[in-house]
Amino acid sequence: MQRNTMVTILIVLILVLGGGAVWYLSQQNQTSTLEDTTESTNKQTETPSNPQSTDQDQSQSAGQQVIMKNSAFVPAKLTIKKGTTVTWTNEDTIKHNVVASDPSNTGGLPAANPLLEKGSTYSFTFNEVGSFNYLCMPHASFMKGTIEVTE
Ligand SMILES: [Cu+2]
Repeated sequence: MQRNTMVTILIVLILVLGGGAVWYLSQQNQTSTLEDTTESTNKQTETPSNPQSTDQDQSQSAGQQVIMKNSAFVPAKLTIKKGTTVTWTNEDTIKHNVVASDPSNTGGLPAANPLLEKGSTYSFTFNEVGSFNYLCMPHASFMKGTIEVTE
């Protein structure tokens, strides 16, 4: 009878120790997976440093700006590389637009375009090499500009 209780105590001890060892090991695994997730979140927070380089690429390909101010295009003549997008921004309270002035030499620029309110922009990408004159339809006699496109 005493020997039996000794055996059961031993078995219980083994079970408790074994269980404890399993619990300990599982705790170890949990902490290691926790470290893994913190590492991966660290990597995720590190990634925003890369878009800075793509921002630079975007600014290089963002193109050129022409302002419509005091009923004039500024600069009146702009030289760009083929494939560059030109963006016109109207800073006047009166409306302006951008249309090709020579129907035989437009560079693809439309002969008609909607009028821009103050703060509105119009963008066009020049894919032909040449010198292209444009004007503002309502002020065609004096509001003129030229885009020179090089290879
Ligand atoms: Cu105008």
